[in-house]
Amino acid sequence: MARVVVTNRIPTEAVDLLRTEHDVWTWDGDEPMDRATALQRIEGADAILTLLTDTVDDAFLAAAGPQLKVVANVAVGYNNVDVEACERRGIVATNTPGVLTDTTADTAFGLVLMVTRRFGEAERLVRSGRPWAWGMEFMLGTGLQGKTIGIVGPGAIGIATARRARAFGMDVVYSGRSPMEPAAETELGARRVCFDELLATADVVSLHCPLVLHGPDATHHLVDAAALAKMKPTAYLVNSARGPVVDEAALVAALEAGTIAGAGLDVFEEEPTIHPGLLDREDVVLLPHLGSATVETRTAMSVLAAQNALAVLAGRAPENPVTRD
Ligand code: 8YV
Repeated sequence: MARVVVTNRIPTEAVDLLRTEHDVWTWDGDEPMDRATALQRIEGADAILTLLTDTVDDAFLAAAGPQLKVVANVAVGYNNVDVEACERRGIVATNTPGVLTDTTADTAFGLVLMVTRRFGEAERLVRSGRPWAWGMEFMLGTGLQGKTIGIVGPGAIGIATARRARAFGMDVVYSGRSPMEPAAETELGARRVCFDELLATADVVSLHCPLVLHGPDATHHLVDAAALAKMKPTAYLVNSARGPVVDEAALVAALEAGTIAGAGLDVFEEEPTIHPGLLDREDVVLLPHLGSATVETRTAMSVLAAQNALAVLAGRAPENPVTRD
């Protein structure tokens, strides 16, 4: 029996699966475990199931000890995991792609609708008790039909979001390090453009790239003041990827200056802190990182992470290993 540590509360299906073969300890607090407690609790673990709130760095891996074989991140994004440090120590790192694709695309497109049709603003108005009356020109939004969505990062979630946009009558352009899978490109009639052209043509810019901090593919502050200045003043920015892909201070400045029309955000640079300049703006919609937050999807993610950990503990290759590339 190996020792498995789960650093957060996850659905019981996944914990039960791990318990069929191993000795499992899970954190059951409402808040994420603080770092000092986590470093104590992971000591002696052969496998750890982590969440995006865990920083899996050298100190974390050292605290677990040399017997650690696998870090199974319950997320598709793994910017919280130092993959190079894992590789150096011979530890397998895994993620949970696929099972959250549609749920996250639903969130992205929900943000598109909320911000372009002013649904967030409208809901706040009704709840505020302020007077309102139906009128031909009351709270008019922007229609999506015949407009263009610009998908930044044409992976599975980007494609699923583009599919939703097509169903709403939008054209699709995209930019990214690699081309879109050809079948999806044909199905969507999607056109690959450079990032600058995407910024200049899209009526909605939707971000679906991973957060990469360094190197030629770095995406940290990919959307900075210069990028925002290239967008149309009527365009909207939607971010359901990772907060630091957008320079939040530059976004606030662009909204204040009318450089763009609005933003829908599910992720933030310093979660759960949000730039104060965003909080009282009517032209932004803010969600508390709900991208994959359905019962079904969180269960599927947790079970997949458990299966990845079980595979490594049994000496098999996991379904979803991650590497530095
Ligand atoms: C997760 C996410 O809920 O999978 C991701 O990358 O951002 C979310 O879907 C979160 O990361 C849980 O750890």
